[in-house]
Amino acid sequence: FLKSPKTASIVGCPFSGGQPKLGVDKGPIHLVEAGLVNQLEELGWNVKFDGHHQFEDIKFTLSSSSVDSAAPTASSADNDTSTSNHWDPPIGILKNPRLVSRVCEEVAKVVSGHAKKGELPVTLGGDHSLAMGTISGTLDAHPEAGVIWVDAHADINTAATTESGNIHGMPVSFLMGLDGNQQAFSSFNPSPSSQTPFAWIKPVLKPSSIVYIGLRDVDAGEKKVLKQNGIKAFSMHDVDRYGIGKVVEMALDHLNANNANPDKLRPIHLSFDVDALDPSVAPSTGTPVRGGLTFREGHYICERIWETGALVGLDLMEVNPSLEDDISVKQTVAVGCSLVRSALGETLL
Ligand code: 4U7
Ligand code: MN
Ligand code: MN
Ligand code: MN
Repeated sequence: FLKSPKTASIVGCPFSGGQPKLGVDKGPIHLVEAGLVNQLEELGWNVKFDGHHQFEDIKFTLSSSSVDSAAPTASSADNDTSTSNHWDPPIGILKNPRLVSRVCEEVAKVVSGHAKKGELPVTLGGDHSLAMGTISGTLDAHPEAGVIWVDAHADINTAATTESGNIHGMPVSFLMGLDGNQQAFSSFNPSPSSQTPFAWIKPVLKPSSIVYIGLRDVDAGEKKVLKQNGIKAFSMHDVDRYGIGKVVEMALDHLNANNANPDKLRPIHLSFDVDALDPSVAPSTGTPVRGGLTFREGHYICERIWETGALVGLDLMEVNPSLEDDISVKQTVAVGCSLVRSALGETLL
């Protein structure tokens, strides 16, 4: 699926608007400063990286176009994502909906552009709401692609089920066009236009085209959504029961059983939330949950997916260098880099 010489394009996304904790926007900066570009070059990749994306122009456009709108005027610093901006008031309880939507729309274009050239887009987050962009971009270039979502969380809340209103817990529901979102947005705006947040997302992700690994903190509403849509998920219980080797084979089998074109392997987009790893392995992340993947289990997933030769898109999300002490930050950033290297072909022997 990739052109040679194999080229990885780093899509650095310093963005935190999908959740309230400051610092996750510094994740990509730390990953690159730790030497990721060089490390991938040493693996034989041609690496394209021309700086992190900056979403300031989006904020500027949104804030200036809201001047004549009836938005509430509560003032808060525009770079503080912990409270909503006056120019981006909540929709229902969803926080920063316009900003998250516009940023992801831009990320989708960037990822799709790279993927269509036969490059491997490697998106560094930033919070996991960005996956609305990355997966839209991958599916635009590779419509047959399946998604492997490695996370402690299912990130499939809809506007009807979310209790936090943090959009990083919702990207999968938007990619699938689930009912709970359609309803919430049509009541917010009965005549949706291209300006309605998330209206740009094509519901391109079929429930049979995603498989989860690592789940252990799934909200009650999300459990229903997973069941109702028959979505395949391997929780930590399954990792304990079958071992990571068997779990990854079952995940790959599931995606390829739902293959429209059975003689060809399906392309794979791997969306890796660093909180899938146990907090003892990756402490610096916004929503840590104990009982996670070991260092080796996390790396094995990446190595095995690389081995299939089908990887067409990679996300490494939710590294937050502002959380925990310096040693923890270094450790989390180093683990993030080594997961990316494993997914791009680094082997132990
Ligand atoms: B992440 C949560 F309620 N489900 O919706 C929510 F537990 O990208 C957490 O996986 C979401 O880190 C975590 O807010 C999002 C919560
Ligand atoms: Mn996530
Ligand atoms: Mn998570
Ligand atoms: Mn998280």
